[in-house]
Amino acid sequence: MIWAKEESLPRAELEQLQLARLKETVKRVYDKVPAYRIKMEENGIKPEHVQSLEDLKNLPFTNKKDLRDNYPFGLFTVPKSELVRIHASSGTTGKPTVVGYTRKDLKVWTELVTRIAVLGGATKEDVAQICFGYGMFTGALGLHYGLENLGASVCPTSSGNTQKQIMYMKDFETTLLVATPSYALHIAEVAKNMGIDPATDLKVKIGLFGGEGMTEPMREEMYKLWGRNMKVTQNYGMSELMGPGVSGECLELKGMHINEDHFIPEIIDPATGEVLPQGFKGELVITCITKEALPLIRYRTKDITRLMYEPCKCGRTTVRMENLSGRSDDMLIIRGVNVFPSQIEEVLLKTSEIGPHYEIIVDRKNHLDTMEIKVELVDDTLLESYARLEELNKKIHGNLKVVLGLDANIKLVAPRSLQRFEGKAKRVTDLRNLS
Ligand code: DLL
Repeated sequence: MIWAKEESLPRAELEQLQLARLKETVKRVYDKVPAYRIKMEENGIKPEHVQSLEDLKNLPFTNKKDLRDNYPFGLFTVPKSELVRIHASSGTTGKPTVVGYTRKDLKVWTELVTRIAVLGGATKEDVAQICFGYGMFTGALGLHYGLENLGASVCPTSSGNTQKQIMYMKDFETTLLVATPSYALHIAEVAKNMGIDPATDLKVKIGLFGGEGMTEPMREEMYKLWGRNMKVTQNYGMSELMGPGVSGECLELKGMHINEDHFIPEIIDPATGEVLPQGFKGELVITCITKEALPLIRYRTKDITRLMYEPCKCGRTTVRMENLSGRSDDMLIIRGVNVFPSQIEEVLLKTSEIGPHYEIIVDRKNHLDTMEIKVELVDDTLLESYARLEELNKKIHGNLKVVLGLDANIKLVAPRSLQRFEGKAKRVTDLRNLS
């Protein structure tokens, strides 16, 4: 099923719609937000200069700093009295970025999340358990409203209290799980410890995962834990843009369909800001073309991906974004080599003797960058054989060297000894800037 006809418009028709909405949005921010007007004037741009989608590239970028500089409501195009919801993304440093929604924005958000749920195989028959933390994070309420709109029975269990989550899952016969991939792994592990096999003793058949990346080996791990016939998809979004609802995978699992009638994507070279030709990998930049309260123009997401315009077998015509390689600000530079944590995860998870939990610790010793990777064994028995541990250590070291071109110090640790996460995982600690 395709939820909205806009998901399968012929491209010419879609682009016509995008252009009309883009023009309206640019005029709106120019007229209503001094910070936008000043930036556009500095670049010699007026709303009437936007006459085609090609002209988008002449508009100035917006980035997180603009939101912070105008904290909390300075980039909003409506008075506070028009807002019906406020969320914030909690950055680790500095002020959070604040986002707001008018009543119309909430309606659109709900519809777009319903599209994402349908992409992942959800129907009104589902009992959906939302295991994202409720609060200022957009994930929980976003999925909540979208799934309710579809007609599913939504259980707002939030994150944490994992044993109780599993009790509800069993008693309510939950069929659909919303969580970060890390938390979904943790839930399955706790269930096993309770003597419940998620694949056979629970009824969860759909996993709508998001809020952080899920590599292909991690998806494979989900099938192993939750059962081969689980529909495992991921979806992408960002508070500043709306929250979840920007894009999601269909069951073909060939990238995430962007809701292009509401968001125009571009891929740029993060270093120069140049728009890259179709098919190139770079930083995703998104322009919101239907938001009322906070329509961001050319927002630099820092997320690294590629856009795929080839038709998808599912029948939707919207462009797909490849599963993210990571964020440009997550990229580690180790002895001059660019390393994304997702590359490390891909290698680790292909090794059957170790589980999906790992920690990367980067440091500098004697002016040289070092990288230690702690990985958990799946099975205690290996701990009894020094020779087998050595052999495994060498294997992982060698595989990482092939992919990264770097020597990493591998530390094999006992099963269940690394930290678990109920929301987004934090797997990298970079100690270099602390000393
Ligand atoms: O994570 C919105 C969301 C919630 C999307 C739930 C999907 C499901 P923020 O907290 O603002 O918003 O974090 C946004 O999370 O820039 C990405 O770096 C990362 N991210 C979100 N979804 C994915 C994904 C929500 N599927 C930041 N794959 C984004 C990889 C993701 N990274």
